[in-house]
Formats: sequence, structure tokens, C-alpha cells
Amino acid sequence: MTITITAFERSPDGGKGLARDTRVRWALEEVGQSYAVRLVSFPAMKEPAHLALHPFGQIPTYEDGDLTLFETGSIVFHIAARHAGLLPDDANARARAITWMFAALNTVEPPILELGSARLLEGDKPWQEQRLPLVQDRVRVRLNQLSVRLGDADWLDGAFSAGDLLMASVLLRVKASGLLDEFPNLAAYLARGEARPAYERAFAAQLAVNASAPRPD
Ligand SMILES: N[C@@H](CCC(=O)N[C@@H](CS)C(=O)NCC(=O)O)C(=O)O
Repeated sequence: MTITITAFERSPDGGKGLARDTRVRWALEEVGQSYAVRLVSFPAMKEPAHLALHPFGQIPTYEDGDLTLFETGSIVFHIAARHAGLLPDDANARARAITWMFAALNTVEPPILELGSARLLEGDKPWQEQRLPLVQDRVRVRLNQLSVRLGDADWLDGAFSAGDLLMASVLLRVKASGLLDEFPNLAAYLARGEARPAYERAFAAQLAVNASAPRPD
């Protein structure tokens, strides 16, 4: 049975790895699982056929036989639970790696997404000048806490895991802001993630889609 995921036909970031299909591609590449990709346009994501797969009309989705999943956390967990390589065998180490998956998506990502919204969607608002530093500081608080915990370790808890995959994917979203550079160990952590051959393959695959996507006139 072929695994099929969905991805943007044309990603708003032009293929810099920020669209969340990259996380799923990365997980599949880490475990050596081949997959097919169905590209969807923004209008198609809101049509009934896609809404039947994803109730919120987003990407990515994951289909394998009669199983359909949405939410990258759930998809990456599913992949990690069924294949060796992304979760430790030891029960306690596995539980800790899963904890880092939740921490990435529930604790670290929200202020980073808020910063993205503040910049992209609210840039022209009159209160932006006051709000932006507050939002940036909320990101700094989380990055500082994460930085302290990581210390000089390569990964969050022993060997690279699905927790690192999601955490690095989340940090990727703040890289362009320059905030990550205030925390050299986190910048190095992300660079280690990006240097993994599985990430490089995932990145190249989503970039290839966007490089060949038709541009608006
Ligand atoms: N929590 C969801 C978020 C999914 C999400 O925000 N997907 C974005 C692409 S990265 C999307 O489809 N945006 C288009 C839209 O919401 O209309 C997940 O982790 O899968």
C-alpha cells in the first residue's frame, strides 16, 4: 500500500521548508518509507473532497490504505510508532521523546506562530510597534528555557528522536527572524537537524515542487 500525503501545490514560503508537509516527509525519510504526494491548491483544500480528509481544510494529510490522518504531530507519531528509528525502545525514554513532541507543538510553537501572524497579518496595524516587541519577548522566553535545557547536548534526550524532528521543524519557523541566533546552541541544534540526510531529502523534495510550480503573472 502506498502512503500518500498532501502538500501545497504552491507553498507561500516558495519552498523554504516551512510548510508542514516537510515534517512528514522528513519523518518518512528518517524511517526509509517511500511515499507519494498529492498537491492541492488553496481553493481545493476547502472543497468537500479535501475536507473529508482534513476537517480544517489544511495540509498535510496522510493516507495509508483505509487510514487517513491529519495533524502533523499525530502523523509523525504514527510513523514513529510503526517504524524503527524515531522513538527509543526503552519505555521511559520513549515516553520522554513523546513528551518533547508535545512540547514542540504545544509549548514552543504557539509563540512562534504568534510572531509570524504579528509580522505577516498585522504588520500594518497602528498598534504593531507596541505589540511586536511583546510577542518577540514571549518567543525569547521559550527559546531561553529550551536553550538552558539543551545545554551542550546534541539532541534533547539522548539520540535523535521524533521529539527533535518536531522541535527542529518548529525552530525553523523562527530562523529568519534572527531570534534564534541569540541562542547559539539552538541555532547549532537546528543546523544539526537540517544537516541530516533525511531532512535534506525532504527539503529538496518540497523545494522541487515549488521550483516547478507556475508563478502568477
Ligand atoms: N496543526 C496543524 C496545522 C496545519 C497547518 O496550519 N497547515 C497549513 C500549512 S503549514 C495550511 O494548510 N494552511 C492553509 C490554511 O490553513 O488554509 C498541523 O500541525 O498539521
